[in-house]
Amino acid sequence: MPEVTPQQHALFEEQGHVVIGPILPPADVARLRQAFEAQAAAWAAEIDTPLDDYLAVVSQWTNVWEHNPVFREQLYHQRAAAIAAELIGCQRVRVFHDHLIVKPPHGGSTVPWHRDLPNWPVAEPRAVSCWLALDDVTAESGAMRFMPGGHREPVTRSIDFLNEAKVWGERERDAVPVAVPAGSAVFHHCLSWHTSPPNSTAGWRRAYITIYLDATCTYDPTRAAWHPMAGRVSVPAGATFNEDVFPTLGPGLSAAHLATLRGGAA
Ligand SMILES: O=C(O)CCC(=O)C(=O)O
Repeated sequence: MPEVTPQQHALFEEQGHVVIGPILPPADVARLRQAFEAQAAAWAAEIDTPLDDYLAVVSQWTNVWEHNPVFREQLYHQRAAAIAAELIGCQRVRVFHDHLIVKPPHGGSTVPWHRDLPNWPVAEPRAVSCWLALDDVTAESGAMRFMPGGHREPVTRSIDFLNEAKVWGERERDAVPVAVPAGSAVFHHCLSWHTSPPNSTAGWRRAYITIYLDATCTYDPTRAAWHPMAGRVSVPAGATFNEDVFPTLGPGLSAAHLATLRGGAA
């Protein structure tokens, strides 16, 4: 049964992003929030730092699924993977990596305008990110803004955040904040331009992001060789990614295969 309605599909094609949800019930969202709190406390303890000090400085964690069974289970969320596959238009998806991006109360920084694909060693523009809100995310708390239709513009090189910035001029006003209720997700195309402001509210803004590639996407070492995941690729240029680090999942997968991939999940 399709997970994405024709209207949602049309919006994604036109704008490059679409909010879908809820994809998780409140109890599962609460479980992920608790898992984040416990995992952050463990990471802070590992470097002998009080949690508040740690969270005042660290705001992003990659490959959380490799460290935490609750996030590992979320990574294999069948509905999120099915939505991603339908939006990309592929039979099976592969996880490139996950990450948690957190903006603390009255904190966090601006994520400058960028597109994702130029920052990944992936050849084909056949990927989406599932940005799952763990809190109700509003314009004030740091919701992302997307440039509608920007994903249809030609591939560009990555932006050096320290020395340059994307300037839109009049067009900037087309990019409105995309609020996402807790448990819902905004799916965005890998060539969609996006940005987010700091959090100016008293609450947290936490998002768990899974990057899904079409499982047939291939490794391009000439693009973003500096990306941390590039060091974990063990296949030659032009090949599909290694399953141990970049697992496939989604429609078409047999239950037995899924059970194997989920080994170690809670
Ligand atoms: O969480 C944010 O504010 C930015 C996220 C982002 O850039 C992304 O998911 O590609």
